[in-house]
Amino acid sequence: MTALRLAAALALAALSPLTVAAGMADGIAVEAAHVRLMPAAAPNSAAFLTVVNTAATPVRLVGARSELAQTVELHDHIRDGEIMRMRRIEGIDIAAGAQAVLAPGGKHVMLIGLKRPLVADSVAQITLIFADGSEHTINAPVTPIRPSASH
Ligand SMILES: [Cu+2]
Repeated sequence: MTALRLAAALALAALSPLTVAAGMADGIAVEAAHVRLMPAAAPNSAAFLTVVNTAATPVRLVGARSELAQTVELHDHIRDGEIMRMRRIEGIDIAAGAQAVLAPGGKHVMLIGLKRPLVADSVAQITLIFADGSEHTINAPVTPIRPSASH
């Protein structure tokens, strides 16, 4: 009985137009997006961008995907003694009216297993995925970036 009620409630929630209208991606604006140009033989690259939350409620970025790479992960850098290392992170919280800056040496969208060599000045499509399942797709130019210590 309880399970049935729960199932019914979930079905109603899935059908509710409010679920779609209040999507986290609706209040998102992306600035300064770009993908690091890498040599043709490089297996990986990274995308950098500023995610602005223009909404009155917090949002959480939980992932991304792109046709460019087999695997796309959110990464951050942590200090390990003298060395900065990358690690995968589960998500990035952005408060109402705040922004998250993904930049070299810090948080980034990691593109793992590039399917083909990156082309300078081409445009890469990357889809950001939020905690409620809503998505925001951006077009990011591929540009050379000064290498950081750890990439
Ligand atoms: Cu990384």
